[in-house]
Amino acid sequence: MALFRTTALSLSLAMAAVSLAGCKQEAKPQGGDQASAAPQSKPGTTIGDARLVLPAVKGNPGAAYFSVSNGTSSTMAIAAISVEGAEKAEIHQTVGTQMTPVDRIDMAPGTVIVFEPGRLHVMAFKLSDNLKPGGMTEVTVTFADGDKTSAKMKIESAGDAAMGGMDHGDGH
Ligand SMILES: [Cu+2]
Repeated sequence: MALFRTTALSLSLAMAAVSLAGCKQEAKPQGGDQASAAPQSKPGTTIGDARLVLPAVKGNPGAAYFSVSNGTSSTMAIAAISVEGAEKAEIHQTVGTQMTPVDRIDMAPGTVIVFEPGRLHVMAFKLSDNLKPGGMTEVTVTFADGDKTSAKMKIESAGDAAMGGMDHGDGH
């Protein structure tokens, strides 16, 4: 009886190992985009002029600027932005001296949404030390339907860019 139990136990462990391996394989296409050389692209959408401006003071958030165009005949919406090398990125709208988070940006057919200093922008938090001025990283736009578009992004030091007097260290 003791022998039978041991056998049954090893059998269930083996099955657990198999299903874990199955999970890993299934997760690969979703989780592998960071290392992938081929950027993702939602048909009809493009990202232009992407740049990440590093903070003047290390530890502060950086700011990401770019344009997103909807070249399709359908309405779509930007639901989230991510920046490779930043733990978190938020879409903000500057109104006067205040910045407010933006959850979703609707895009009519043919619209170009521009993220630029002093207006709509993306703030990138907890930046990796690997992000160096003159280097490149990647920005990914996630649309409301779950599709994504990625593009290479130039990295600039705070002094390189016209920051428009925005102080990203305060107000958050
Ligand atoms: Cu901001």
